[in-house]
Amino acid sequence: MNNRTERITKRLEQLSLISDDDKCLSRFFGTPAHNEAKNLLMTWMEAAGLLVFCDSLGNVRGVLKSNQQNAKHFVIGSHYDTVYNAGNFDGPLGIILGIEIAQRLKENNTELPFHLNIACFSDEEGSRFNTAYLGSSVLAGNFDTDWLLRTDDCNVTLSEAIETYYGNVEAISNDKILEGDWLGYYEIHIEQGPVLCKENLPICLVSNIASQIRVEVTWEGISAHAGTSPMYLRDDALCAASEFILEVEKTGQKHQEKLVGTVGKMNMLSNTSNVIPAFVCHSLDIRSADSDFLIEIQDQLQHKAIEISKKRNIKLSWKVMQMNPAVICDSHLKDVLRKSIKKVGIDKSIEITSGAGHDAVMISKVAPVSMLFVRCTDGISHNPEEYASPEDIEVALKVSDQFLDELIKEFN
Ligand code: HGY
Ligand code: MN
Ligand code: MN
Repeated sequence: MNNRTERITKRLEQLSLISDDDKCLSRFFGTPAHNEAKNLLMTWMEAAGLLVFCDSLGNVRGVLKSNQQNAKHFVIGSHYDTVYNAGNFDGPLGIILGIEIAQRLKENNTELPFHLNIACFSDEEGSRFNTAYLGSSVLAGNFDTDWLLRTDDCNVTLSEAIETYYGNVEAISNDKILEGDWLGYYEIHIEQGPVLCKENLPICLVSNIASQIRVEVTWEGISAHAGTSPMYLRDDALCAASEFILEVEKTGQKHQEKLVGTVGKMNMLSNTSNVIPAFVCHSLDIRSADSDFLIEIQDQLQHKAIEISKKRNIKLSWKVMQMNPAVICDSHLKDVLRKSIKKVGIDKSIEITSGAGHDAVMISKVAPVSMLFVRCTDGISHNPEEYASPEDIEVALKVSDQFLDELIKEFN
């Protein structure tokens, strides 16, 4: 293992120890651990010789400036927030590799035809406020001020969380990179799926990123005594939600070649064993590479929910929290990346769809995007068993160095 790969693996380990939970890795946006991670990333970026700042939403940003007039921005990024009980690689791998790529160019005093930005996005998962791509929305100039009023499970608003550690919400709009000033975006990320293991490949290209719709579904019934309420007289919110959730599973199985559907988060009242549940609020996450088909499925599921709510006399609320259409990665950047893979001696390069969302989704609204996937053992992710080997990380670094060298040559 060369010393750069060693430094990468050490940093992955170091970052993975910064958690708000002593039993597992959990680093949501705007928490003490998130702020501690931000500070550590800033020191690594400064050590790499970048111009470093933290923007108003906690994105840690490092820049290697170009001396050319009117130089545009090329951004390499990923995220440093995590899901609950996370793995060490989802997000941090792309950030730490990005810093490494920039450090090499800085140490070689490479003349850059573009400003090279390394962006550590502060919130991609949306675990706390259910706002995926919050950090990258700032750079893309797509931050929606309506999100400021969103509250977390402890009723803290997003704007309060921002003001606690990062900055004032008025400054957010100043932190974007103007649409015309982007040259492109590159993200290295673990595949989080089984294809690279099956193909026995260390890395591959990403062709496109699936469309994703997130809905907050609420069922309101009447709380009553579990012992005295006859079954036929109940307005049980949890039974209504359960019937719907099984419908989600059935729909996903019926269209499983092109659809996935998940209910991953649920809050309920009164959550007491001898009280009939009066209130259930759960997430709905549906995805497909076909955006139009996904909208149809969303409508179908909403109608099913309305049907169930009427049949069971339960009040339903259906709130679409986020809808992101499928993203096609830029064909030219893909060609340069494919050439780079070949140049470092990997003959077979495939390209696959990403079922997972990434910051590239948000950045694709203002710039051409490219992604490199790195094999992760058994495709496991969003799980402490998540793992990418130093050997595969070293290949990803080599390909990425070559990719930047090709881009510098092209734009010089
Ligand atoms: O949910 C996702 O696809 C990603 O992990 N944010
Ligand atoms: Mn991720
Ligand atoms: Mn993730």
